[in-house]
Amino acid sequence: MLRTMNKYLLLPVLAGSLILTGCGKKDEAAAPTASAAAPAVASLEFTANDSMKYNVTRVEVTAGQDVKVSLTNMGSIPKAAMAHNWVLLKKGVEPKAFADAAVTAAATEYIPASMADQIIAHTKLLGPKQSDEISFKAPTEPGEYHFLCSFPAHFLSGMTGVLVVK
Ligand SMILES: [Cu+2]
Repeated sequence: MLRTMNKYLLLPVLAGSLILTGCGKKDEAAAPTASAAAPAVASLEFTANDSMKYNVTRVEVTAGQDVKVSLTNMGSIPKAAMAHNWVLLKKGVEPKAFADAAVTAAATEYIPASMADQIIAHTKLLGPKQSDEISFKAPTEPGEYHFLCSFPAHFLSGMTGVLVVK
């Protein structure tokens, strides 16, 4: 009986000290980062489907910002016939030129080696129900940057868009 009572008496004390410890730690950790002025991460979620369309074709980020891009292929057609990626090109690179070069780059999942230096970031090539997530720094130069799916014919079907750096 005494044991049981002790347990009940101890519980609120333990809970109280846990909460206090938690708060203390949080304050200590928050203080230095609050003044570091690191911009929040821009999280961009893209989906693609069997109609060869992205859900979003225009997105905005801040110059130099950390960007996280996720791409999910919602379709069901097998990968060999219908796969998607998300390729962000450097400023001034023509997406049509990239798409044309990509047609013969099946061995490298339609990322042509000859144009590797024209890419800022890209996801993997995704079959049905697959997804991928990438992180990169937004360009520091404001302007419009094209992105596209480089699977054959998808750019021509409208699988492209613009990332605006402000
Ligand atoms: Cu595609």
